[in-house]
Amino acid sequence: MRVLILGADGYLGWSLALHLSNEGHMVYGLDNFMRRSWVRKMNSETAIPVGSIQERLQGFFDTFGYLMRFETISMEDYPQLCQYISDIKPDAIVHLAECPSAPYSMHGVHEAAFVMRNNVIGTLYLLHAMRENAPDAHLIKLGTMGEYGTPDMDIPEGFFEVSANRLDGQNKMVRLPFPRQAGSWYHWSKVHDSMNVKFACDIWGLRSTDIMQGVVYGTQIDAMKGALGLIDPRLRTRLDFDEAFGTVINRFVCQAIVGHPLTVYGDVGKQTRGFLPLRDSMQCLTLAIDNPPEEAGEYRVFNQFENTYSVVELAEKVQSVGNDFDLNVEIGHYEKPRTEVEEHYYNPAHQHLFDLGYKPSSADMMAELSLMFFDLMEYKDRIKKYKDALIPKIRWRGEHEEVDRIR
Ligand code: USQ
Repeated sequence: MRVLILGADGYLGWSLALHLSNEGHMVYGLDNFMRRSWVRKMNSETAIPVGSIQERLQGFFDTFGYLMRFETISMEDYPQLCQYISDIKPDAIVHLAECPSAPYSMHGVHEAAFVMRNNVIGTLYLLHAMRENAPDAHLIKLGTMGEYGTPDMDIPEGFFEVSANRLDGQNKMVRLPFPRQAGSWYHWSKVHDSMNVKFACDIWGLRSTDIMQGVVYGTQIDAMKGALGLIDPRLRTRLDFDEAFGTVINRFVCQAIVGHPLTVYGDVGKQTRGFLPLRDSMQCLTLAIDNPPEEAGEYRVFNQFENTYSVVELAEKVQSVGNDFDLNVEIGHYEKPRTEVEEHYYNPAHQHLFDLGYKPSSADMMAELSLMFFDLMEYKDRIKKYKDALIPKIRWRGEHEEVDRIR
């Protein structure tokens, strides 16, 4: 298939370009390098160095034997977006070109407005560009498990059925989008996206898979390896660890390596989320691409994660693997910068991807964590240099003040 990846310079986007090419797809990329500047704005850098896009594309060419077409285009540049889509006529478009950070969106009014505009309006432009130039293409839109929040009930995949209340006495089951209860402006931007994508499918007959993805962790996928089975440094993806763009497991591993206590938010730390390794994220996105919706107008939702874990459980796993690497890993409990419940019921469904053949890469995350330590140890000094970025200063209630350690 011809697959256009929006956000092809990012953590997931670059990995997906490699993975899909390895699977025989023809990949096209678009990015405007905002992720690089957001992380610099947090006074941080990716732990694993990544080269310029030219260096990356050269590595790609040497590995896969074709030059991936790549354009630097902003999602809000509608004429250029249309031109690119009309030129390449993609079978599938994977939309990863959004600002992915809850803390960044909670920094203040300007960041909140930026994330909302960048994500929601960017997607709106894309939907119009698809209607005009690729109405039969399949849109794989990256949403988040965080759209659902932590309701005190089972979470279905996107929709649920309720018995309708009707005064005419007829009893009917109605299928409705499951109520969203997001926990940050960023997560709400994804909720608004979901509603807009569904509406575009309803009125224009576009087809889309909305991926409610859990938190991704990991440093590598097989497609980063060259012919000799060794990782080509030009094919590596970024790995952020700052308070805004580093996700929890990636941050914990970097903290363990530089001897910083793992920053569990809250006294209890039993906030529970869905998690999956980078390689499983690639496997699942590929399954969605390879199995598009059959009907025009179909909007479907996949919950994409391997398993659920509490933050404190994750810290214990990272501590155990870190200690195998002779690190003396300490778990710290910190004031919660976020407004979120620390102990709650959490039972989201995730059957659709299993029905399509998803096979989790490992039964527990220990092997993947070992690989992460192995990959990141050599960048210890680089992580140390940006150590100040490890402690949260963005609080959901509006203050900007470092959180204190509770115990
Ligand atoms: N947490 C800690 N300590 C840390 C960092 C995070 O205890 O040092 C906790 C948070 O309070 C939260 C959980 O770990 O309860 C997950 O936080 P996160 O920063 O790893 O993930 P989140 O902000 O939820 O966002 C990430 C991605 C986002 C994606 C989302 C999926 O950045 O793009 O949408 O994961 S989900 O969490 O399922 O919504």
